[in-house]
Amino acid sequence: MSGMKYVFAAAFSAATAFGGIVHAEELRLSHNTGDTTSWHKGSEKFSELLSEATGGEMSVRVFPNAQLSGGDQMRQAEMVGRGALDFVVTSAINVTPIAPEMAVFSLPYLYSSYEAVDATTAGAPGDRMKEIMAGHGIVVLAWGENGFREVTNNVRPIKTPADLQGLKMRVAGPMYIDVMNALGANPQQMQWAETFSALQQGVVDGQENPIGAVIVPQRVYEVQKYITPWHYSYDPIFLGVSQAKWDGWDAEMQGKVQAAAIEAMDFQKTVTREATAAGLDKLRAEGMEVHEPTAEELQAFREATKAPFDLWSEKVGPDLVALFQASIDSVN
Ligand code: X2X
Repeated sequence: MSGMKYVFAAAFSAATAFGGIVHAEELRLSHNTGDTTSWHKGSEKFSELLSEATGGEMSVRVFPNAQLSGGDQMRQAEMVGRGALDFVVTSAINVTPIAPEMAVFSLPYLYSSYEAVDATTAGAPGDRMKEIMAGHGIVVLAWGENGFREVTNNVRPIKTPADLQGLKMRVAGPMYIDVMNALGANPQQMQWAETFSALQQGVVDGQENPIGAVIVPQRVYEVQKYITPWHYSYDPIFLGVSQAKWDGWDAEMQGKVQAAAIEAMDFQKTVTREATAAGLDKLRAEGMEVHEPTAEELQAFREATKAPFDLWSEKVGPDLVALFQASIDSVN
């Protein structure tokens, strides 16, 4: 913005404020994937819906790739918690530095269907997690979906736990380090924004991420040869707002923000599930070799990840795991 324009804009908003007319408030939303993903689409949808609902009074600017937290995907939630950022769209594992309980969603092989996922996010487990997040200054407005995380690499097809032996795997956070170690791989924690080039340059051999939300839109197939849809860990995302911001709004405004968030994340989830359903065909067409594991092969992965499941169940709290398990059992 030129100096003249800036002075004009500042004078204009001051004048309208003194005139009793509320000027448009621009808020910032941070997320940590690229601008082609369903995370980004859901965030843009939220921005559109909120502008509509407030007659343009409130506008939200979306910043991808964790740019507002210096590229650190785990710092976003902490910044929202202390009011340095307004909104965040991020996934469970990224919040574990401030709320380790969020790892419960991603325990290896906790979920085996979308019905079970939806039963937890829409039920008592989802409410419990909202309470926990509120304790860290973040109001969780709605759950969206990153998805079931699938493993890719450039060395060999992964059919058994032994196939992971010695592979250098990029992971997003601490629980996945323990899971990969249990499988005999060499895990390394790395920012998502740095992963594509690390795969391209062979710094790491593989990674794991959901197909519809990340692997397809971020073109991971360009730098990875093999994929095994082993559904080993589910990853939700959420749209959250800083408690300080939230508390500053009246009930009517809170209602508008809440409604826009729910509609936007429902849309995000639909886009993600559609892209996931079409994903394996797309990846084959792009030249990836897909190994769809048999029930016996899945069982072997489940057994090989039992120790980190137990370790992280203790960390998040057995009562919390039981709360999730009860919702899951109600639909299985
Ligand atoms: O970093 C990842 O792998 C991603 C994008 O899926 C998360 O934010 C956890």
